[in-house]
Amino acid sequence: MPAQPYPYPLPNTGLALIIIDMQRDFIEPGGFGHALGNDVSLLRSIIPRVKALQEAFRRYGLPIFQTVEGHLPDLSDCPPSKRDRGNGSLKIGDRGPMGRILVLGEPGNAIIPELAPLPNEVIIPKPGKGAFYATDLDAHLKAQGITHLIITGVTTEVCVQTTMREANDRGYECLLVEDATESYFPAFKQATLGMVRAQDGIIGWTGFTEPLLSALALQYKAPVMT
Ligand code: C5J
Repeated sequence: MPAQPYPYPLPNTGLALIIIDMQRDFIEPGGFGHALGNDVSLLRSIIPRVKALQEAFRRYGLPIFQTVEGHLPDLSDCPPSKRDRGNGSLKIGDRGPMGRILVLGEPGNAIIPELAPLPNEVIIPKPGKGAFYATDLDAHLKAQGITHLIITGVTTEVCVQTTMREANDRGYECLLVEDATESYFPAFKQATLGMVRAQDGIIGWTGFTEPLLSALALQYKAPVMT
């Protein structure tokens, strides 16, 4: 499919969609992103494109993995190097309007309703920025023979970029979908897009939702319902 720095080789098998941290904590007022002083409304703009990709992958029977960033209730998996950062009014583990900030299972930790996963879709809870650190994502991908990842979600320069770098180090061929990822800082988003595709695609490819949907439609067929 058309991509930068050159066309992305969409495979016939082994493709998965990764949706990073589209959880209320980052996207709705009262969550972690808001507590850190960010304008969370900026992130909502990508929801229709992420949704369109989610629906397409479902239609073609291709695997979808969603991550949520969160910690155990006793915060034993949240080092001080993470909890102590930021000047926000609320820190990780503190009680906010959507429950305890960035704690697994709290209302704020839920994936936004628009992108709610189906019961058969895998959710990967992750304590770090990268989706491979202290998770079983790699095991899931290997078990399903996944080699190529379409990466979406928030925030571009933090959890999305970290995950793409981790994936590239592990041998996955990654495309970051430009209009299905967002940051609280537009300049950081653009810088990240430039970084991943620089030096002839040192981390991978970037591309847009519409050409990806067209390429998927050409390459995959929806399973026939009997
Ligand atoms: C952050 C994320 N920004 N999902 N998490 O702390 O990017």
